[in-house]
Amino acid sequence: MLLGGTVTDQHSPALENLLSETRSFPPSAEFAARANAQPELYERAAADRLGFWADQARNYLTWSKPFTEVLDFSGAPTARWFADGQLNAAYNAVDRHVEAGHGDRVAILFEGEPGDTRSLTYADLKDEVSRAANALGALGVSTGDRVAIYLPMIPEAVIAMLACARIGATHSVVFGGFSAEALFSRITDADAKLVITADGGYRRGKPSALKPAVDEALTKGATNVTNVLVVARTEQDVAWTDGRDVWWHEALAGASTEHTPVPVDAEHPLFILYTSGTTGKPKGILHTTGGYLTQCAYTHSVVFDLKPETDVYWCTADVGWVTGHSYVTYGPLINGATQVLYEGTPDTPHKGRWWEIVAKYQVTILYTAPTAIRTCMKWGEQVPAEFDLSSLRVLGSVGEPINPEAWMWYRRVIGADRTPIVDTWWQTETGAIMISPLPGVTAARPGSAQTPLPGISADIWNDAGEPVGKGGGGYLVLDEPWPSMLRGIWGDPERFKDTYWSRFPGTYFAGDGAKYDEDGNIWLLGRVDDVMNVSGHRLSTTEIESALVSHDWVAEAAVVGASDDTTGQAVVAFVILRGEAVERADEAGEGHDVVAELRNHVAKEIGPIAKPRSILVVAELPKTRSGKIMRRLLRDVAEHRPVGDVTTLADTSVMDLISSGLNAAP
Ligand code: 6R9
Repeated sequence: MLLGGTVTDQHSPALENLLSETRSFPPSAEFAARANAQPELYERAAADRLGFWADQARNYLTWSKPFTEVLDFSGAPTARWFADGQLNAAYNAVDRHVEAGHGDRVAILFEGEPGDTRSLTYADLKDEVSRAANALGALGVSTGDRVAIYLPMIPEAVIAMLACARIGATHSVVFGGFSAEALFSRITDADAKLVITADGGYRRGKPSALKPAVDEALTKGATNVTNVLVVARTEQDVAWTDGRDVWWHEALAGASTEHTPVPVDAEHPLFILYTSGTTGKPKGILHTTGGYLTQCAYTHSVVFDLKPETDVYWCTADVGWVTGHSYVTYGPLINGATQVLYEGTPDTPHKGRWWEIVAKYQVTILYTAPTAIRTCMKWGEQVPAEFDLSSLRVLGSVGEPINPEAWMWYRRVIGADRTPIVDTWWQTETGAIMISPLPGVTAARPGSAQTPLPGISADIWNDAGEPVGKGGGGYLVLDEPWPSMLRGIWGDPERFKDTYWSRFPGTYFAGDGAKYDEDGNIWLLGRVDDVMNVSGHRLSTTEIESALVSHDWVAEAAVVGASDDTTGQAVVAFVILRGEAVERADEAGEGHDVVAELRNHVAKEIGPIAKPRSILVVAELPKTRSGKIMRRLLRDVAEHRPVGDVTTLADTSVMDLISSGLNAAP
C-alpha cells in the first residue's frame, strides 16, 4: 500500500515537530474590517452548501442563460454543476468589464525579460481577443475543436486562451519548457487541430526558441493539426512550412475587432491540462466552464482579498501550469483585476528582478511558490532589502508545503512583518483553491494550509476510510463535490475512476498525506509516496526538511527515504547551505562539521529517529519546471541506482552534479 505501514491516529514522534508550531498571526483590525471575506461566509456555506455555490455562480459570473439546477451528481464521479445554464468565459473575463465602463482599466502590465513593457487595458484586451477569435475562425477552428497552446509568458498566451474560450474551442496549454516529444503526445492525445506558438521567448538573458519544437513534434507521427499560428516574439529565424504556418500578427491584422462570444453550456469543456501521474503517461485533466469559473473567481476574490480598483496583483506562475490558468488567466480577469505578467526568470539580469518589479508596479498581492521563496532565502535578504516592497499587502503560497521557517522569512523580509500569508492547497484536478486561510478572518499558523474554504468539504481519513479527528493523521480526502472539480481524464474514464475514486469508493482521494492539529488545522505532509517509514515510524519528508531549514545554515533541503536493510527506509537529506550564515559562523570561529551539526540538529528538533543517515551538501536540487522537487531522482541517487527519466527537470545537468558529489562524499 501507499504508506508502507498503516495509518493510525497516533502521533508519530516526528509529527510533533510541525504540530508544535503554535505561532499565530491574527489579522489586524483594519484588514479585517475591509476584507472581502467575513467570518459569516463559513456559516452561510455550512447552512446551505449548494445554495451558497449558486449564489457565488450568480455573484461572480454573467450568464447568457441563467441556470436553475445547481449540482447533479447522479453520474458520479463526474459531476455536473449549473448544467442548464449557458455563458462564455471570455465575455466574463473581458467584455463585461468594458460594458460596465471599465474599458480603460489596465488588465495586463507586461514586463518582458529584456525589459520591454506593454500595458493592455480591458478595452485593448477585448479587441485583441476578438481579433484572435476571428483569426481562429478563419483557420477553420470552431466550437468543440481542440487547440494546443505552446507559448512563453507573453500577453498572447492569455489572449490565445481567451480566444479559444470565446469560440468554444477547448485549449490545451503545454508548458513552453516541455520537449517536442511531450508536445507531440499532448497534441495527439487531445487531437488538436491548431497549434499556437511563438518563434521563441526570452529566458536567462537570451532568446530561447520554441517553434523548432513544434516543427519537430509534428514530424513524430500523424496528427490532425492543419495550421500552426506563430507569434513573433524574438524575431529569430524560423523554418517555415508554407500552407501550414501562419504569422499571428498577419492573421490578426486582417481580422475584425467585432466578434460575438459563443454562449456554451456550463459543462462545455473549457480546457485540458496534462499533469504527471504515478505512471508514465500524463493525464489530460478536463475542466468545464461554469463551475470552474465560479470557483476561480470566488477564491481569487476571498483568498487574495482582491480590490479590483486599487490592487495590482501578481501571480508568478506560468500559464503552462494550473496556477497560471486559474490565477493568471481566469480568476483575476473575471474579477476585473490589474495584473503583472512577467516573462522571465527571477535572477535575470540580477537576483533582485522580482523585487524590482514589485517596486516598479507597486504590486499589492503576490502569489508564488515555496521553492521560489527558499531560493530567495538562499540569495540572502539583502537582495529584497534594496527595493521598496511597502505596497505589498497580501502574500500567497502554492505548490508544496511551505515550511514554517520559509513562511516566517516570507512574512518578515517580503511582507515587513505585517502582511497576511495565504498558504493555498489545491491541485490541477481541483481546478481552484480548496484549503487556505482567509485573510482578515483566519489567525494564520505558519506552515499550515489550515481549513477548507467556505463551500468546500475536506477531511483526513485512515487506511480503513474512517475520519481520524483532531490530532490524527492519514489521507486527505474531499468528501463532497465542488464546482471546479475535474470532470475526468481526457479519453480515459477508467483511469479517472481508478486514480481518484477507488481508494475510498465514492470519495475523492487527493494523494496527499495530512494531519490535524489539536485546533483542527490541516497540515499537508506531502504526497503519500513521499512519506517514509523508518523502523516502523512514519516520517514525513516535509517535516524533516522543515527541521533542516530551521537551522541557520540551511537555505533549502530535500529529504528522501532510501531503502535500508535494517530500518526499512533510511533518511537521506540533500541540503543547500546559506552562504551568509556559514560565513558568519566561520568568522565567529565556530569551526564546524556541517553534516554532524545538521544531523544533531534534526535529532534535537524531531528526535533521534529522524536523524538523517546521510546528508549531502549540494549546490542545486532537481526541480520540475513548476518548482516541485523531484524526490524520485534523489531517491535514485540515494539508492545508488542509475538516475531515472530527467526530461521534466528544469535543468537536467543538476543530477550529474549531485551524483558526482555523492560519489566523492566520504
Ligand atoms: C496548484 C498545484 C498538486 C500537489 C498537491 C500537493 C502539492 C499544492 C500545496 C501543496 C502543501 C500547499 N501542493 N499546494 N502541498 N501545501 N499549499 O500545485 O497543482 O501542480 O497539480 O500539484 O501539489 O501535493 O497534491 P499541481
